[in-house]
Amino acid sequence: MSRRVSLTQYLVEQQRAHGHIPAQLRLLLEVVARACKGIAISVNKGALGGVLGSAGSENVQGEVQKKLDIIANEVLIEANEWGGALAAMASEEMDSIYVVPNRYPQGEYLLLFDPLDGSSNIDVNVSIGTIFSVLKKPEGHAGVSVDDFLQPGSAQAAAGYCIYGPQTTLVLTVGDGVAMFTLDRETGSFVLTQDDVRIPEDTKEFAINMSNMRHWAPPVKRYIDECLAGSTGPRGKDFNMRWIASMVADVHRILCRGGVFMYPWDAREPNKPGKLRLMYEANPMGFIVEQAGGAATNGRERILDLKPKQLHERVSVILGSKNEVDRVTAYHAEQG
Ligand code: AHM
Ligand code: MG
Repeated sequence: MSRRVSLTQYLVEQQRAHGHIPAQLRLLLEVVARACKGIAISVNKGALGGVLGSAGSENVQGEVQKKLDIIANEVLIEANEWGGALAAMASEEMDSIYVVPNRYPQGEYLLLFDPLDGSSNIDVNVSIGTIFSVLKKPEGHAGVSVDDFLQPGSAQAAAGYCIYGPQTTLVLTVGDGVAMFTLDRETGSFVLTQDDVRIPEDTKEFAINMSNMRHWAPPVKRYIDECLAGSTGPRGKDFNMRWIASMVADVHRILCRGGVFMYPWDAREPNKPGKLRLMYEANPMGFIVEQAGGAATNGRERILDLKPKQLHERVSVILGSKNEVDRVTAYHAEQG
């Protein structure tokens, strides 16, 4: 790519060409990107910054919070509360919504995030990330409540993630394709490094936590069994497996070279639809993956069509290369 395009320039040019990034949304996306730079600095410091290890607290889902979970959450709140683009925020690390304080103007948008995804990888120097989703606050009433957040993923105005890996990369969609920006550490600027990201429709690579195999539902077991059977099995080809245990890193690989990612329902906790959260993990990732030509379902329905009932609702997730996601979804339908 010969012309060096910053995130700001990209957003301005997209608005000029298509008119789908109003000023408040642009400001909001730039502030989220700036917060991600701050989180990247803490991640990079690691033990030198005293940011590793447990914070000794639990979040609303009963998971032990790491220091970086809390630091990342605070960085995102502080960066975003004053800009005037937001009415409220919601996070994996907060029980309820965070309404923008009265001392700041209330904006039109709602921001949801998983501030530090892949928490189990923080202390072992493996890629982690921030996932975010942007919704428009429904019109027609003053104030803001949890109900305003409970919109299907298809209503997202924007979504993205920032991966803190060997490079820090911001991946973004505003509903018109997917773009990737790499952080230039010397200039502190996110630079466009890939436009119009496309996920190949076919793949020979799957990502699933195989240690849960004995708990899966029959359609998932069938799909993986067929992959494992390789070239002499019904699929007639050998498959490769990857599992990083950071959704951002697994999804990033899929955006770069294809693949299918699954965190399905399993029988360990039969009353939970899955491990991952709908509103700030599955919806933003589903939006990005669809915008890159892939697919995302819960095995039966398109993720983006699900109407959330709760902020921290969980969901079964199958996403990535379209033909493989369609196959797993068809196996669920065949089962009835
Ligand atoms: P987190 O948001 O608390 O980090 O949990 C979500 C993560 C995903 O990034 C990842 O795909 C999954 O949990 C890994 O789970 P497991 O450790 O069961 O393999
Ligand atoms: Mg997460």
